[in-house]
Amino acid sequence: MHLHGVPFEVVATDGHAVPEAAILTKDTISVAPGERYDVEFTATETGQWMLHCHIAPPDE
Ligand SMILES: [Cu+2]
Repeated sequence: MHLHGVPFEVVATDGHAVPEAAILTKDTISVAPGERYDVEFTATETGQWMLHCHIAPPDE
């Protein structure tokens, strides 16, 4: 998962809060099937924000 334009903090994984001292600022995280992440960021500009995946699906 990648958010363009502003970094975010991962504040919880799979519903469990990340301890304050362990919170990292990121712009990309790998999310495996079934995993959940809660992220927080401050939108510094108005407009649309691109949130997407950079991993291409496998060829079939
Ligand atoms: Cu991107």
